[in-house]
Amino acid sequence: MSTLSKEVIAELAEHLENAELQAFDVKKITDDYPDMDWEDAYDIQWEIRRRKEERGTRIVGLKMGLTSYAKMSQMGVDTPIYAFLADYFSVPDGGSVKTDELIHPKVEAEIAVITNKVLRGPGCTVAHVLDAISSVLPAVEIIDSRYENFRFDLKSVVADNASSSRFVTGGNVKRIENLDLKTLGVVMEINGEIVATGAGASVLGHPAASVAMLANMLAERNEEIPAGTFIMTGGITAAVAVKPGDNVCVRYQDLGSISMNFV
Ligand code: OOG
Ligand code: MG
Repeated sequence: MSTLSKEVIAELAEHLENAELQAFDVKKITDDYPDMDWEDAYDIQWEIRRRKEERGTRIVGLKMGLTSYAKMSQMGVDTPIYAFLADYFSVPDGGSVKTDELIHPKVEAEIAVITNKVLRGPGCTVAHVLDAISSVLPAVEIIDSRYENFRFDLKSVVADNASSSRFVTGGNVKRIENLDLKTLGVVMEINGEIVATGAGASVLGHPAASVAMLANMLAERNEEIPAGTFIMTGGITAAVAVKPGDNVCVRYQDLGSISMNFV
């Protein structure tokens, strides 16, 4: 059940999208709309998606967020959320991320997958997901909450497209049957110094569980994960703040490495 009118949903979507596109921070929206519910929050996110698509932006993937205990405890929240990835979020491996387009970026190491079958909930399980993953690839997400000091509650962050901002993928694409996603290790380095380490099991016990949860959450809106979808399963470690001049390199067991410069 939504509590906000269509007009207010459209207004909040425009407000948050402007903050994203013009890189300024705003108060969390639940300060003014304390009674908004989950459906309102996702309605705002879907309205931002619609606005972008209307202008010709392509949606190139989906992501789960807050799927690891490291992330949940870092942000003080307790439920995973989903969001979309737009074409201009993508930065090539080894490329530059322009910090003047962002507010207060942080980096997260993630495991991404590409599906080759439709996944539809309710009742989507890890078994269905494992059967539908064609390839696995490393991804680094650059998140950039539009909220002041990265402080938010779950509904505010859902509306803000789960802080999505940029992502880098590359490394070595592998077939799922050649990998153990649970024990797959990652090492994140900034300027050559190790800042975080982790393994795939941090993500809901197994990154495939994150994809199953995504299918089941989408089903609540009568949506599915189409075949051929690129999905980032969520940060393995806590997110680390970056500044201009930083070089980030994430090394993945079996999947190679990804790097980028913040300029
Ligand atoms: C929300 C987005 C979280 C992840 O991978 O956990 C996320 C945030 O922490 O700002 O993308
Ligand atoms: Mg993420």
